[in-house]
Parts: sequence; C-alpha cells; structure tokens
Amino acid sequence: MVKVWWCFSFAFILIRVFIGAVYGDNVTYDGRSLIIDGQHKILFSGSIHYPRSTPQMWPNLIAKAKEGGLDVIQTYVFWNLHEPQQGQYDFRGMRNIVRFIKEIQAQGLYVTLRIGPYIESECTYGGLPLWLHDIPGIVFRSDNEQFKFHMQRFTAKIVNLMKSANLFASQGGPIILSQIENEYGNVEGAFHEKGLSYIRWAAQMAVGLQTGVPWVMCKQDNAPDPVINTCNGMQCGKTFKGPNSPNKPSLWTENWTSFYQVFGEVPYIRSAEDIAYNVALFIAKRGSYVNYYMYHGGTNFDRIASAFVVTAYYDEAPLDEYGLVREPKWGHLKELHEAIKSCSNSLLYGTQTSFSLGTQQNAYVFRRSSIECAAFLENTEDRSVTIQFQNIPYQLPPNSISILPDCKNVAFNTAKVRAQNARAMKSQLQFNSAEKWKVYREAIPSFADTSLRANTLLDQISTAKDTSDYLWYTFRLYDNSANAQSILSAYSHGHVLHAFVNGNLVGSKHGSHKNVSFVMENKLNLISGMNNISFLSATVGLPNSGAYLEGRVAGLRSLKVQGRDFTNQAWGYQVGLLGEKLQIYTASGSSKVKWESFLSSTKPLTWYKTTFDAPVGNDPVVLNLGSMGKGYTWVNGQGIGRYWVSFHTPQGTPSQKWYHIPRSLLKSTGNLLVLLEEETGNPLGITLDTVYITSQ
Ligand SMILES: *[C@@H]1O[C@H](CO)[C@@H](O)[C@H](O)[C@H]1NC(C)=O
Ligand SMILES: *[C@@H]1O[C@H](CO)[C@@H](O)[C@H](O)[C@H]1NC(C)=O
Ligand SMILES: *[C@@H]1O[C@H](CO)[C@@H](O)[C@H](O)[C@H]1NC(C)=O
Ligand SMILES: CC(=O)N[C@H]1CO[C@H](CO)[C@@H](O)[C@@H]1O
Repeated sequence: MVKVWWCFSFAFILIRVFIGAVYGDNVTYDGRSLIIDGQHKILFSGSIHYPRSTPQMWPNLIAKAKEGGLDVIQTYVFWNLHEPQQGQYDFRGMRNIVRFIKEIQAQGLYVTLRIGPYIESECTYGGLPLWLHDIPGIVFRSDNEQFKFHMQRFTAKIVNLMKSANLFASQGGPIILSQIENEYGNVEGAFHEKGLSYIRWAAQMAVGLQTGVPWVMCKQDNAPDPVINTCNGMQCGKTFKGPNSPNKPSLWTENWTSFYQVFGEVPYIRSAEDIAYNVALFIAKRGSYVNYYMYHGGTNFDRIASAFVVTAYYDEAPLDEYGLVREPKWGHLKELHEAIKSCSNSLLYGTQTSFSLGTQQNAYVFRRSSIECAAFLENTEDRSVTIQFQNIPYQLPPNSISILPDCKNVAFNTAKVRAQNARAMKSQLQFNSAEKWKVYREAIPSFADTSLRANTLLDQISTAKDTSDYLWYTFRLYDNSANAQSILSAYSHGHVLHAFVNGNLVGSKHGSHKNVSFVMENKLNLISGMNNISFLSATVGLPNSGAYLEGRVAGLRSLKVQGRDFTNQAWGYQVGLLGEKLQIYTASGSSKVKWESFLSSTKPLTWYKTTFDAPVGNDPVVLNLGSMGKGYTWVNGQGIGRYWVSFHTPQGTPSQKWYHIPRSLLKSTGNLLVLLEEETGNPLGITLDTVYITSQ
C-alpha cells in the first residue's frame, strides 16, 4: 500500500513539475514576498524601456543586467507609440515589446510589465496618445466613461498580446508582476470622489483580465485588494509606510538611480553608496523587491521626450545611455546583490528582530535557526563608529550599512566602493568642410500663405496634435504711424517662440522646465503699410504629469503691439515645417527640394545635410553637436532626437552635447545626416565621436 502510494505521489510530483515547467504556476504573494513556482523570492529588478534602445542593443543590455545581479527587468508599455492613431497599432522595431520580453525570457530573467497605460516616464503626454484628447467629454485618469473605455480596451489589448505569446508566468512565461495606473496617489485628490471610484474600477478591471500574476499600484497607499501598493522614491527604507495589508509584501518599484535631466540643468548625480545604503535598509526592513529606475535609461529618440527633457535618459544609471557599464554603480550594486542573495534563506524564512547598538546605530537580524542568521548593521552617524555585535567589535564607516550574511563576517559595506572606470569620447570624423554640406532654408510663411484660419489664438497642442513640434502663427499688421519702432509683447505658454517681421527674425525667447510660460518683449521695425508678422512656436515635448493633462495648452496666448491687443483678430496657421512635410530628412524626400551650397554665414531656420561613413569597430557612436544651437537631427531618416545645445546650465555649459546614433542605424558608407537648426549654430564644428571606457 505504502509503496503504491509513494508511486502515485512521485508520479504526481513529476506531472506537477512537468506541467509547472510548461504552463507555469500562478504567481502569488504573502506578507513576506512574491511567491513564484511555490518559492518565496528576494528580487532585484532594473528598468529598461524597450523604445529607448534598439532591438540590436537589447541582448547586451539584458546580459549586463543579469551579470549585475538582477532577476527582473521592468518596463513600461508606451501606448502612444503602439497606437499612434486610434485603432492603428504598431509593434515593429523598437516597439516590438514581445521580442523584448522574449529576449529577457531567453536569458532567464523575469519581467515586470507596467502597463499604466498612463506611465508619465518623461514620455511625451505621459505615454497617452494625443488622439485621446479629441474624444468629446473625456477626462483622463478619472471615473469618466470615455477614458475608462479606452484604458480598458488598450490594457486588454496588451494583456491579450502577452497571453497569445504565453508570456505570463502562469503560462510558463517571464512576466511575474503587472502594474495598473502609475503614481495615482499624487493626483487622486484633484479628482475628488471620482479619484477613489476610478482607482477601485482600475483595480477591478485589471484583476478581471486574469493574468495569473499579481498587480501593483505604485505610490497608491489605498490600492484595493488584491492589488499591492508599492513604493517609488530614493529612500523607501525610510519613507515607505509599508503595504496596506499584512498579507502583502513590501515592494519598491522605483528607486531612482539618478534623475531625469532637463535642458538648462545639470545631470543629477546620485552616489553608488547612497543607492546601496537605501537598498540595504529596505531589505533589512523586510522589503523583498527592489527595482532600479533606471538601470539603463537609453535615449529619447524621435520626439518621445516630454517637455524640456534631454535625449540622454538617466545616463547616470548603472548602464549608461549607450549600454556601457558605469562604475562604481554597476559593480557596487552587483556586490550588494551577491551579499544579500547569499543569505536570502535567512532573510525570507528567518525571524527579524531589530535593536539599537548605540545612539545612532541599529541592528536588523534575521535568525532562522541556531546556525542560519544574517545581520545588517547600520550607522546613521557622519563619523566612523565601533560597536559590539554578539560580543565582537565592528567598525562601521560613516552613514553605512554592513551586511553580515552569517551574522559574523562582513561581506559588504555600502560605503566601501571598489569598482572604478571612466568614459571618454574619441573624435572620428570632422564635418568641417563646407563643400560637404548642403543647405535648404525653410520658408517663413506669411498670412497669405496659410489656409488654416481663426479669429483668435489657437492652442498649439490641440492644433498641431503632436504631428510636429512647430506651429506658425501669422497675421498682417497695417502700420502708418511715423513711429518706425514699435514694442511687441507676446505671452506664450510654451515652449519656444521666434518672431519674424517681413521675413526677418526679430527675437527669440523660451521658457524652462520649471516654468514653461514666458513673455517676449521686443522692438519691431515695421515698414509703413502692410507688414507680415509670423511667430514660430515650438514645443519641446508635451507635458507628462499632473491631473487634467487633457486641459493643458501651449503656444502663443496673447499679443500686444504698442499696447494694442491683437489676440482676437484674423490669424493664419501652419502646422509643422515644409521640410518635415516633405520628409527631406529621408533619402527619397531629400530630392523634393532644391538644396544649395553652404556659404560661410549661417541663418536661422536652416536645414543642413551631408553624408558620412560609419566609424570602424563596435564602440557606440555619438554626434558632438557642441557647435549647434537648437534643433532636430535625423540619421538615415530616423529621428535621433531634439538637441538644444544653446540652452546652458547655470554653470554656463550646454546641458547636452552628445547625441547617440545607435550602430544598427548605420550603414558602413553613405549615411545621410540631416539637421534642422532653428538658431545660427555652425555645422562645421560638428564631429562624429565614438565612446569608450578608459579604465576598468
Ligand atoms: C491562476 O490564475 C487564473 C487567472 O486569475 C485563474 O483562473 C486560475 O484558477 C489560477 N490557477 C490556480 C491554480 O490558482
Ligand atoms: C507679405 O506677404 C505677402 C504674401 O506672401 C507678400 O506679397 C508681401 O510682399 C509681403 N510683404 C512684405 C512687406 O514683405
Ligand atoms: C511663469 O512665467 C510667467 C511669465 O513670465 C509668469 O507670469 C508666471 O507667474 C510664472 N509662473 C510661475 C509659477 O513662476
Ligand atoms: C519617497 C521618496 O524617497 N521620495 C524622494 C525621492 O527623491 C526626490 C528627489 O530627490 C525627493 O524629493 C523625494 O522626497
């Protein structure tokens, strides 16, 4: 009998293992951690956003993340890239999310899928497609039928796409966690009672999609069951109030490794020591999942960056913009992960106690049995201190945590950094010969050239509909005063304004990330009679955060000349530039206009084109645009992003000089480089550089 029973049991286990391997188990959780395939887990995760690199870069990024000790790759889903027009989906190239997730699976890592579909993410319009704006009666991210209809439709579309490729862990795939909404706790109050009913609906809708893996809501203390509330921030070990139910684990979905950079500001440098300290503290306080935001930031190609955000995204992350290892962050965190993983059984199954070791020193001890024990010894003082732990003296460096995986030997201290390296750029090619450049001057439209008309100033966001950064505002001004000089006063709600009178630039002004609005005051030289006044207004990415995003406006809002108000009168509009419409940055579009030779003087609003050969080797390739002003760059028809070198930091240096051209965009010879320069930058100063690590 016993034998038969054992046989049955054994067969059952075999079947269970086999089915588990093929179909996967549902992921569940308890108060300690996520439970995958029946196992509790301490998980290190890193954000890598697929559209911020290329499919050719993905395998190497994932491999380096794995080598750095990560278990999970976390990504947002970019609705505006996948459904640019309502009902027309795009999952090709950099948008191929299924390929990205399968690559992660192939390397044996898990995935956290943050569907949103509002994602913020320094992505234009927070990742929402602009067409949503035009749905009558819509209120984004509220208990609003129109928004909920489209949010549910897109969320279900993504869940079904994942299911059809068997990508959820419950199907044997790598996705162990999904996110619905994003930091809604920041805006919930602005929606009054509709905020709470929306978040209840969102949780129910998501859970109803039956993915077999848990859902999280980050920065959402009231996340409805069974959705897990998680922490985002730099110091979740200190700030997180914890899960809102004792049977939910403590998860940290965004631990910022740096911070996004905006034009006009310097990069935010967060030290490896500070990150490691806060991660160690979070784990010491029974956290079980930590995600680095970003582990690799990558590049805001095309026009995907939100307002004023530079193209280099979290270049200070453990993997830099180009995917190169950035030390000491990468190596220091790898050592931290190893130390924590070496005692994960004590951490997961031991009993945690915490007690003080001195006035500003604490111990967090996880004891499982008389032999299994792990300890975190924390010193919050600015000076080095020696404490006694289990009758042994330990020297704790200032502001640090020592990890003792066996409660005896220090395997890691958060303040002791070893790994070092440095990055450098090597100039490979100079574009300093005028004969190699061709130029095309964008025409300045006057009122008579426009067909879109209104008797008032239109909002730029709803007029340009994210098809271009540019909107022309034109009108005719009759002047017969003897007064040749008039004062113009224009109020713009963002982001950049160039004023032209009778085809000549008379002034430029711009806002900033802190305040997109500005007033332009300029002298105008009018001629007696009819004058053509044209304003080129440019947005530098759309807003991405805050409540009521659908109500945001940009562009020229009011205008006075010599005190006379011209806001409500006949205006003519042109959306975008002619060069954009003809796509003169592509090989085929380039022939649609007559390019001229480059003479030494530069004029505003000029297109430049040339060709170049790819530098030999595999080092990442960048354009050094340090000699340029503001504009946009394309290589072989692909937008590599907006540049704005003339917007200096408070220290007087360009916010960003180097612009990444992924290797996979390049042919060995004859690559087409096209720039649109709004100001008078000099293309003869551009160089093509490669990036390399100088010391390991
Ligand atoms: C796994 O999750 C799915 C979807 O939520 C559910 O239908 C199924 O019953 C679950 N299976 C198990 C074994 O719990
Ligand atoms: C204003 O524009 C019209 C139409 O393009 C043009 O005929 C006229 O010469 C322009 N006036 C001036 C002063 O440039
Ligand atoms: C932003 O700038 C505008 C124009 O100069 C000004 O009126 C407004 O008060 C500023 N807003 C803030 C928040 O500083
Ligand atoms: C939760 C948390 O730690 N938030 C912090 C994140 O970092 C920003 C910027 O440094 C701080 O202002 C927040 O307090």
